[in-house]
Amino acid sequence: MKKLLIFLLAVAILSGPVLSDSVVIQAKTPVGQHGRLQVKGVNLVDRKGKTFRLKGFSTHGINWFEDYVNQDAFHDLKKMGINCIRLAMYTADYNGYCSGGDKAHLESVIDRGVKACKAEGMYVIIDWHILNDCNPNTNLKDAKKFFKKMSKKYKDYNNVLYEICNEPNGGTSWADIKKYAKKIIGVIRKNDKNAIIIVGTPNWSQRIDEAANNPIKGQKNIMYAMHFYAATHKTDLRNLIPAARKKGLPIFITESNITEASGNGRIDTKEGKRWFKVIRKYKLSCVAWSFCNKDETASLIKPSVKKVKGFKKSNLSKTGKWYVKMLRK
Ligand code: IDC
Repeated sequence: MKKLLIFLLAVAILSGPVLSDSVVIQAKTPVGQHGRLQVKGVNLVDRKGKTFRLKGFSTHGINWFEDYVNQDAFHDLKKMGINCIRLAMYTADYNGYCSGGDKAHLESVIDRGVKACKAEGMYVIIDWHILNDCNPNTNLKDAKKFFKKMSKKYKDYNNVLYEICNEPNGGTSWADIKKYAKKIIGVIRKNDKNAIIIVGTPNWSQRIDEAANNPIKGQKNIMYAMHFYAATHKTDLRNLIPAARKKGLPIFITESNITEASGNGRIDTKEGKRWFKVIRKYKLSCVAWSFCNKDETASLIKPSVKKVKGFKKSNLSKTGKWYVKMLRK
């Protein structure tokens, strides 16, 4: 008995520093340092109430590029200053969640991504990536089921954010989006009272002015998406930001690049710098599209780089390098 006690004491003493090391490592991660995020006024703030910027890379559609969803890769990005991963799941496109894709498999990729982010102490956005389905109400039933499942599964996670409709388009009105958003927010809030929920805005998540004129009332921790592609979108779009903030709208740039809106073509770093001036001025969170090596200029990895982990800065494309540099500051 005495021997056993001595043995246990020795184990406790020896494992002491190891335990505290891992606590220290965890505390140094973005989530370890900043904890659960909240919305205060127009700003995203950390657990201490201090304005906090998420600096993210979005996956391309996990329907195509699921191999990039792995902890090693996210760790590489974290070392480059990225603190947030957006998991983009197309709803209506090739292998889309609502267009013949394998739902259970897509959910397992999301689970892998969420758990990888949790292990790395990074934030993660679960993105219901509507695009060709234009109006989020088109697949309302699936959306409700999906968010019910997700919010139940991740209710005890402090690093998960929900983006409930990537880019409403095709003339979908703010009234329509709001109707959808209220339903989905209700579904999520049944399981998770606090997670940040980001709502897309009309015209490919550009018309934050319409949301600002008629925001969702009686809910906390709601933000509104604005997307830009700097070679296409310029001053007119940017000017909507201060105006919407004046009206009290919390804005989150959940998707962006310095290419044309097609995700390809010209790169405009000059215009990109103008966007970043505003991003820094208002301490906005910003996510870059997209973490893959597809042969288009928006891809953040060079097309010639075939690996899906073990990334170094030299593996980043021109846009990838630019974003890592700009997001750091
Ligand atoms: C683009 C991808 C491209 C893919 C296409 C599918 O970059 O490889 O073939 O989608 O429709 C968005 C969308 C995002 C687009 C991106 C670039 O949210 O899905 O990705 N973009 O066009 N909004 C503005 C630009």
